[in-house]
Amino acid sequence: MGATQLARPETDGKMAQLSINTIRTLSIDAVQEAKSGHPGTPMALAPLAYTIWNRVMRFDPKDPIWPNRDRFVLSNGHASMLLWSIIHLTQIQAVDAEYERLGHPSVTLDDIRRFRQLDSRAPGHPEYHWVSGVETTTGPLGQGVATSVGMAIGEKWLAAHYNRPGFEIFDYNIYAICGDGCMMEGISSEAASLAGHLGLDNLCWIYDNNHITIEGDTSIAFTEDVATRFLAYGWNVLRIGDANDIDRIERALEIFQKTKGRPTFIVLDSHIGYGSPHKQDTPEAHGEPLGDDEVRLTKRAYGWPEEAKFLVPDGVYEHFAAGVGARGGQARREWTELFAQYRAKYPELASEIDLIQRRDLPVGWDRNLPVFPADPQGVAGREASGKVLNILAQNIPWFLGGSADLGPSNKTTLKYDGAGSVQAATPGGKNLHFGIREHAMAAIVNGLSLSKLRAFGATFFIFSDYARPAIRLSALMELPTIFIFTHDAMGDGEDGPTHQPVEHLASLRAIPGLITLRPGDANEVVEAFRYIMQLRHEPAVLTLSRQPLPTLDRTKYAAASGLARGAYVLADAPGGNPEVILIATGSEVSLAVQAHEKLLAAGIRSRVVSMPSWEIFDHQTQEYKDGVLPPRVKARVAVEQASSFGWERYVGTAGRLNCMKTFGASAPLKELQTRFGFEPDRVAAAAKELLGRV
Ligand SMILES: Cc1ncc(C[n+]2csc(CCOP(=O)(O)OP(=O)(O)O)c2C)c(N)n1
Ligand SMILES: [Mg+2]
Repeated sequence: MGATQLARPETDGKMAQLSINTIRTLSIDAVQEAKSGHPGTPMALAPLAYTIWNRVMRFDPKDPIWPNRDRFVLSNGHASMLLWSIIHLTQIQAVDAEYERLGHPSVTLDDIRRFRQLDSRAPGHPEYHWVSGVETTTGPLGQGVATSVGMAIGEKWLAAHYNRPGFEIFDYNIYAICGDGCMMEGISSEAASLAGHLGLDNLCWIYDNNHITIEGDTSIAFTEDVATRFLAYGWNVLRIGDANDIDRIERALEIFQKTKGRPTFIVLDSHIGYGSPHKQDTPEAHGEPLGDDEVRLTKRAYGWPEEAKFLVPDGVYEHFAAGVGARGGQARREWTELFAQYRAKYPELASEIDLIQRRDLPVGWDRNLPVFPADPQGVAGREASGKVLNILAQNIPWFLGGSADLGPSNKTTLKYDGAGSVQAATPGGKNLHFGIREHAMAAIVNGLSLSKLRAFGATFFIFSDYARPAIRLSALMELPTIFIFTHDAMGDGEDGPTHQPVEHLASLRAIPGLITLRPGDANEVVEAFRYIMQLRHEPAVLTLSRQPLPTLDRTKYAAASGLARGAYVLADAPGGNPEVILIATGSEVSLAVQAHEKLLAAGIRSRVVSMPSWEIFDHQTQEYKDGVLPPRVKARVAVEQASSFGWERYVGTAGRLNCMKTFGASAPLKELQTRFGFEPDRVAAAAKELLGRV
């Protein structure tokens, strides 16, 4: 028995049981009221959630953004009532997107009564951007646990950088609960493998081994030995045979805290729908309300007043206040004192921590960014990006990232002296090696963003598909995660259509809130980073060319700083007043410029609009937009080596789409450009056709 338990008064056990049954019955009632939701897992895991929160976690409900708080991740997000009950019963306070405390509870009993209803702070699944106390959005199974690995890497990184002898400024732990679904999803294997490799001993996953998923018993599809799998990953594996045994749960968590050098995986045998006479251990308990009669029988089994609804018995709030409230409050006060001394001794480090917490950038963060001279041979987008990354990473101490084994190709490796690698023995490095694990990489980078670090993940653009679910979550969570995707079109010619993205831009542009950027030359790459780094609540996808792109002569053409408006007039007819507009992105910008010169030579008043980002352009004023794309000019050609899908919105029904309508092919780039129509003459011809001047 742990020291904490010995010190506990006898009444504690009674109050613990009462609190656990409060979580259970709130969950049951909320699902019943909503006529939808997942009661069974909160009923089974209430003792686990209770123990983690009220006996173990250092979390101050009064300050849910205290930097050194322990993190709790509900990866089986369908069990959201577990979290809403906890957030409510511990009275976690609300905080807004600007990190201001709002002075009222995050989730009220009314929110719980309105579980899953519009505007309730108790939605169907945990949503980070919406409810304080939620550390990450979950629901797509596996995302939560994978993100928790990023949080654990983040904590180790912060500790390595900012702790000093006698000043353990960062020493928090990450607890993640997951179910069979999370264990079946590939992303959890990717993430667990990396967590084992990195020896993340600040990370504890608790696996709800209930043998039930939606279709029935897991024996129909999932018979592997999960515990042995985690042993093979290098985790410490523990087992608790009874999910109601809170003392054993507490002991297992103490073992986790004492285990050094590897993460901990706890297999918890539980009964879904625990206490329900007819639904326990059935898949029906997973995702259906119990029904009025069964609710009554279940409450009877708990010794609960059968007719009471949304009941929080006397003493329960106080019990949580005396547990997590007191422990978390004291930990935070001690930390605040420690941090004041730290600030006196290490003012610069302390102010960095302040900046990190507010997602601000240090003074001089963009100093020494390169300016690329005009050069017809030019520079590859990925090369320019590599140069910029190496400067930014030195200017911004907490900017880090890596690739899914494509660093040398993505040019994302940070090569300056002392950059270092994130490894178990060197958790403070700046280069992350994700291995060939794109999906986990994206979730892990989200986890780093949730730790308030500025972080990027990289791979070939084609493999963004492997990361897409986590990219989507970065947008939903409003996190400034950075995704760097090189080989963004047919530039890797000979690799063929398996490696040539076509529909990827269109599909990412369809994600609300995600900013995509496809810069047209090296100086636009610089400006793209300048824009991205200042984002605080939006993720960005930067797509970059493999092959060199001419560096445009900015004395002849407009400045690359126009990128900050999403689209800008790069080249124009003398005196303006164009009759045709060529709109291009990325590698097709210089192509459009060549076509433009041909059109001018033929006496045609053409304009080139470089449009690196639809999303940024869409946010400009109507006046600006009309200035760039005057409504009266109907003759427009979009030029982009990607699916034409969506370009109609800028070229209109009368416009031409010089884009991709099929997959690419395996051949040298030059031949592909000819085959698929990405040549100056073809673009110029399209413009002439539109004007009837063939
Ligand atoms: C990626 C993903 N696929 C499918 C679903 C739909 N889904 C939600 S819960 C669930 C079953 C989960 O089973 P388990 O994790 O064992 O949860 P339990 O019922 O035991 O709580 C499924 C398939 C989902 N949320 N995410
Ligand atoms: Mg299950």
